[in-house]
Amino acid sequence: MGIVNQDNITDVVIGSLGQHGTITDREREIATGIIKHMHAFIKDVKLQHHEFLAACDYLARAGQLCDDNRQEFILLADILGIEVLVDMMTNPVEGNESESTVLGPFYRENPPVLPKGASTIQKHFDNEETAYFEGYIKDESGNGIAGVTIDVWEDAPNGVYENLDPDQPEYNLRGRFETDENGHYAFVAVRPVPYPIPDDETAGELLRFMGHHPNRPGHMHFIISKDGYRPLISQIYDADSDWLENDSVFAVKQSLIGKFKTAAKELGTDLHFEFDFVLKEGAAAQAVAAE
Ligand code: MBD
Ligand code: FE
Repeated sequence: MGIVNQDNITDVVIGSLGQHGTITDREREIATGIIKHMHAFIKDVKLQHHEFLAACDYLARAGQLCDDNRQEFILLADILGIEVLVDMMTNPVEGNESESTVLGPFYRENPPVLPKGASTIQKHFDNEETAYFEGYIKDESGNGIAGVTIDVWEDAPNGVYENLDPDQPEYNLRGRFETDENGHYAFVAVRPVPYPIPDDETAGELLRFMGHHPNRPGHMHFIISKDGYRPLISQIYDADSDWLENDSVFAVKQSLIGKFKTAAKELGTDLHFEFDFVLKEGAAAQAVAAE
C-alpha cells in the first residue's frame, strides 16, 4: 500500500489485489483491467465529482428498473455496443458456422413448446404480415442435425415485445421448436417490424446523452441449441427493413440478413422466410472456460 498521489494511484490499487484474500488469475486479470482502464478514462476526461455522483445516481436508478420483465443493464450495454463486442469475443467466427449476435434484454425462459410448423401468434393485429419461417440446422459438413431446440421471439406488429405490453397474451410471438430427422425447422409467426427500444427512463437518458435514435431494424431472435454443439444466440434481419445500417444497438451482421418473399398459396401465410444455420461442434463457452 502507501500514500497515494495522481501518479501512483493506479499502481497502488492494482498492487493491492489479492493482498487480503486469494483471487483467481482470471479475477486478477479482470480487476487489473477495470482499474487500469477506469483510471485512465477518469484522467482522460478529467471526470468531475458532480459527474461522478450523477453517474452513481444513474446506475442506482437503472438497477431499480430491473425486474423479471426488464433488464436495464443489458439494454444500456447494448446501446454502448458492449454486448455485441462481448459476443464477438465469446464467439469468434472461425469456420462456416453461423454468426451470432446479441441476446438483448427480452428473452424469456421456457417459451411454449410447439410442434413443427405451428404458429406463435396468439393475438392478431390489423397491420400484421404473417410469415412461414423455415430452414435447416446443419453441422459444419452440411448434414442436417435432428432434435435441435430452437427458441424464437420477436416484437409484435405494434412494435412491442409481449412482456412489456399488458394487452398481449403471455408468451405471444414466442415459441420453442425442434428440428425433424432431417434437421428441418418450420414455424409461423409475423414479419418482425422495426421498433424503438424502450427509451423512457435510463436507456432514454443514455440515448439522448449520445445524441442517438432508439430504432432497431425488424429482427427475429433465435437461440439454437443441442448437446455436443456450441449454442447459437442470433437474430435474423429483414433485408427490406429500415435501420439495418444504423441499428441503435449495433447488432446487425451482413450474414444474418435475409429476404421475406411472397408465400406460395399452400403455405397459408402472407410471406415466406427461408434461413439455414450452421452449428459448430463443441460445448457452451462457460463449460469450455471451466475446463
Ligand atoms: C431489442 O429488441 C434487442 O433485440 C436488443 C439486442 C436490444 C434492445 C432491444
Ligand atoms: Fe429484439
